[in-house]
Amino acid sequence: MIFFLLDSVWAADLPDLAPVSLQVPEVLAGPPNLDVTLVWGVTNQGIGAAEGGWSDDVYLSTNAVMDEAAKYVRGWYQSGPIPAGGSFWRTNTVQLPVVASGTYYLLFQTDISNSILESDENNNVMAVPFTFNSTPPDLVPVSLRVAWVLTGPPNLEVTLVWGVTNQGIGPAVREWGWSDRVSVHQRGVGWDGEFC
Ligand SMILES: [Ca+2]
Ligand SMILES: [Ca+2]
Repeated sequence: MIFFLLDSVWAADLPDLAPVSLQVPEVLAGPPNLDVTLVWGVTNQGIGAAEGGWSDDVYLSTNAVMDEAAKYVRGWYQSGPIPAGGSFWRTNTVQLPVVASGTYYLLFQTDISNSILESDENNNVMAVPFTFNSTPPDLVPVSLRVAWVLTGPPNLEVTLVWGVTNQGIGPAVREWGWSDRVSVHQRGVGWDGEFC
């Protein structure tokens, strides 16, 4: 019976997913945490179809090995079937968690949770190096205008005019923008109530 079961497993036509390409620009220049468009391809080089669903994930690391130092970037659910000899290609834009200039690796792993039983589970990672040249912004307020004397009831409304310049070497880019804050406190008195 045991031999029969083993025979059944070995006789199964297992798929073998393997990444065949991961396209990343060799040199990326931009602000920290920039967006980049990736293209990858995965083939099924096994003799059975890849059925069901699995997750294909992208990680970032300073070395070419998928280990605990690799930082998760994003994952995508992928559904089959991918027939034997078949392949699929995907294009996606991700935000890379890079800040400092340097050489990094993008690591792509198909079926990262091992949802698919494959004839070879050790060929699912592809690592591609790239160089990141950081061009950070540097925001600085240059002006804040308000009347010297305000006369009115408590909690009155005033009009403020302010200006901010970016004196960095790259654009200030963030999908949802950022916050600028105006605070008020009594002249000559610090936040903690002490004179300053
Ligand atoms: Ca594989
Ligand atoms: Ca697998």
